[in-house]
Amino acid sequence: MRESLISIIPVAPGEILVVDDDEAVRKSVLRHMTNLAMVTSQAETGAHALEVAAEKADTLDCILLDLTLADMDGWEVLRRLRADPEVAHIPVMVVSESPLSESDIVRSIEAGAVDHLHKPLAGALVCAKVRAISDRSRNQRELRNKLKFALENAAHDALTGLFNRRYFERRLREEVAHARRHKRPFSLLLIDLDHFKLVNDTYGHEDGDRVLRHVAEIVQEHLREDDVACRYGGEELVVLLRGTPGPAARVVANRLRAGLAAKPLGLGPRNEPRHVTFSAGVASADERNAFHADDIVARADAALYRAKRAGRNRVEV
Ligand code: GH3
Ligand code: MG
Ligand code: MG
Ligand code: MG
Repeated sequence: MRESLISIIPVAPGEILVVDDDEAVRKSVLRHMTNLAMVTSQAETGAHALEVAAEKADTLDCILLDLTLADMDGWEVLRRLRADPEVAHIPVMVVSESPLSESDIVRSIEAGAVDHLHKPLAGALVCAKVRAISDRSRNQRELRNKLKFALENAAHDALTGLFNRRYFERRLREEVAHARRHKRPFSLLLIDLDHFKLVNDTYGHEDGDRVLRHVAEIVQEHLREDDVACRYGGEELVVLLRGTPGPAARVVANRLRAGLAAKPLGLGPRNEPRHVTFSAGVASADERNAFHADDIVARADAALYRAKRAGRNRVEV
């Protein structure tokens, strides 16, 4: 599913920017690019080139940069492009009036140009170079898009491996809609570790993280496949229980609590076995209660607060 979603992310067609103060040169490049089916933008000055590059940073595959411009040295334009993180990834090919000397080629490489051409421009050479550069650039653009997509759609919490808060928010709305449509009950457990600050203060943050992973594992062990466990915040977890009314959800929560009580975790330099406990609030959507996502979370939160007030290590509905 995810794979196919990635493959349909559209990648814009190739686009280049030709920067030259000579209109005839811009026009001839434009003609060549039409043959390559590439979109071409034009700029006559260095200042305009920098503007277009910034505006089209996500779509440009190559910039053809004349080294002799009216307002600004082409080298200066190149320097500014490379220095701006927003546009530094766009490949630049420098174009000189005559063949570059060896030292100027070195200079262009060191300045970050990917290639060079000289006038008069030979059509076949321009096309071959632009195509090679653009293909590479397009691959990188695809990778960047995939990475962005993957990050935006990440559903898991890195520390515990449980689902993350974003996934929970989405899933909660789906579950509420499902429960309403099928007139099926549905419950939510909000779990908060007891005196967790003390664990961090006594054993350090790393052991605190180990406790979080330990609790997450035990919660997973005791749930059914249909249930969805998420890390809601720092030391708070939330569990979605499909098809489960309030009383049964309370039983589940107490089963998790007993599971945790049965497995102390060795902490500190001497691996002292320590019992970790949590408090939990249960809220349900059923005939008696509204099927509304925010309302259910608020009710679970209120029940959790009562569990803390009543002395912790307990479940309240
Ligand atoms: P209470 O029983 O009232 O819930 O007390 P508590 O100490 O658990 O509650 P409090 O909200 O005061 O403290 C929560 C602590 O959880 C504070 C914070 O340092 C810790 N914490 C939050 N996220 C993480 C994490 O990712 N790793 C670790 N090690 N600690 C975390
Ligand atoms: Mg010129
Ligand atoms: Mg808390
Ligand atoms: Mg806590």
